[in-house]
Amino acid sequence: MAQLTRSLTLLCSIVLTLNLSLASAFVAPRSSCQSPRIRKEYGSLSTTEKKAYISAVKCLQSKPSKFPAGMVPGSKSRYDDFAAVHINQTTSIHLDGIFLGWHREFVWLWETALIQECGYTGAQPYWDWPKWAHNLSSSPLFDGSDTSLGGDGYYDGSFDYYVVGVKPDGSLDTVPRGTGGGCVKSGPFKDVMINLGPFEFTLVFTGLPSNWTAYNPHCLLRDLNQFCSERTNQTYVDAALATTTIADFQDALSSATSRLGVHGNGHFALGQSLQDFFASPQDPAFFLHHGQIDRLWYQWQKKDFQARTYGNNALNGTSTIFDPPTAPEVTFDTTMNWGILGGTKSLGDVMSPTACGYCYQYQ
Ligand SMILES: *[C@@H]1O[C@H](CO)[C@@H](O)[C@H](O)[C@H]1NC(C)=O
Ligand SMILES: *[C@@H]1O[C@H](CO)[C@@H](O)[C@H](O)[C@H]1NC(C)=O
Ligand SMILES: *[C@@H]1O[C@H](CO)[C@@H](O)[C@H](O)[C@H]1NC(C)=O
Ligand SMILES: *[C@@H]1O[C@H](CO)[C@@H](O)[C@H](O)[C@H]1NC(C)=O
Ligand SMILES: *[C@@H]1O[C@H](CO)[C@@H](O)[C@H](O)[C@H]1NC(C)=O
Ligand SMILES: [Cu+2]
Repeated sequence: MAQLTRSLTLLCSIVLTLNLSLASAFVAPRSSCQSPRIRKEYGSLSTTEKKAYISAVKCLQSKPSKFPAGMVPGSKSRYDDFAAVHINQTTSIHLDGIFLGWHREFVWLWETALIQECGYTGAQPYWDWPKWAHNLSSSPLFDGSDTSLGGDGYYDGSFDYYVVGVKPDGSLDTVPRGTGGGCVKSGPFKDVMINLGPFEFTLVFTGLPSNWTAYNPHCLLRDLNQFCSERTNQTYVDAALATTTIADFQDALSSATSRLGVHGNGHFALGQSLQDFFASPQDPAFFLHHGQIDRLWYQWQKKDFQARTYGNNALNGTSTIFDPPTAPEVTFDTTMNWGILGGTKSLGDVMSPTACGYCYQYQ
């Protein structure tokens, strides 16, 4: 048995494959994580650390895309590459059973690119929503200062609300608009142009047009939205963490029945660019938002680690948006890919922040 365990830890996916056939007698992959990357809350970073993160993001915006020439004309930079891969897979990686795992690797690949391609020496910071839920514009993330990720947009009065779904009676479900709506008016990302999209949510049903890869430079939009921000406060975070099944946890994060969930409301709290279901990684806040999602997933897992990470309460859903009844349920063997950003991994490979090549913790 000792020999078996040793050989299994070399290949994470094999560990989990064999374990499944052993049912309850699971041996978790042994961690070789000695000095984890420590991911911190953005407000707790020093001015120097905040500026280092911002410069690393700008560095990725200045590095050329790695797509083969002509494949994604709208992806001009390494920064854009992340959005392009996300757009391409949007209807596989959301509101289903691979959402958490796919985005865990996505954030890890981003953090790794900052470190390896841009000399960043920190770890991925996260946006702890409840800290600023009552007043987003006063947060160190979005106050518009030169250590923020940019503030609100210029006021655009041409609309009143956002449609977030359809109610059972057929009428539109809406949320009020925020205080900006136009191009980001201050901070380090003030003049940033984003190159892909925008995309309407309804493309989820019709599919992306063939020209989704087109170059369409437009400004980064923000519309700081207190209504949605409030729905990411401690009450909602506690409710998500108090769920006892992975299905309920996933629903508390994102489902339509929880009125966007804390995940969806975080996207809507910032405005149009982060709201774009397909192209949201073009707002630099995306990776801090998903750092927080990943942190909550890990906090939830730790309440019953074995069952919620490698056991029977770890996975629920399919690899298709809205989990249609015809789609197969995910297992630890379900594979995912990150296009040109990374390789292929199975869900079993991405279950723990300290196994299978991952090595990070949240402070
Ligand atoms: C989009 O996904 C398909 C299917 O996985 C893949 O073949 C294609 O290369 C991807 N395109 C981009 C631009 O990533
Ligand atoms: C939010 O904070 C800012 C700056 O501290 C302040 O000017 C503003 O009035 C606050 N807004 C609310 C709704 O409390
Ligand atoms: C893609 O094509 C549609 C028409 O089919 C057009 O309305 C849209 O502007 C095009 N998008 C880009 C980015 O070129
Ligand atoms: C969170 O917001 C809800 C309203 O959406 C409110 O009822 C609740 O008291 C708030 N919780 C905290 C901790 O502020
Ligand atoms: C996933 O969760 C739903 C809702 O709780 C449940 O009905 C379903 O049986 C679960 N699927 C699996 C494979 O456990
Ligand atoms: Cu996403």
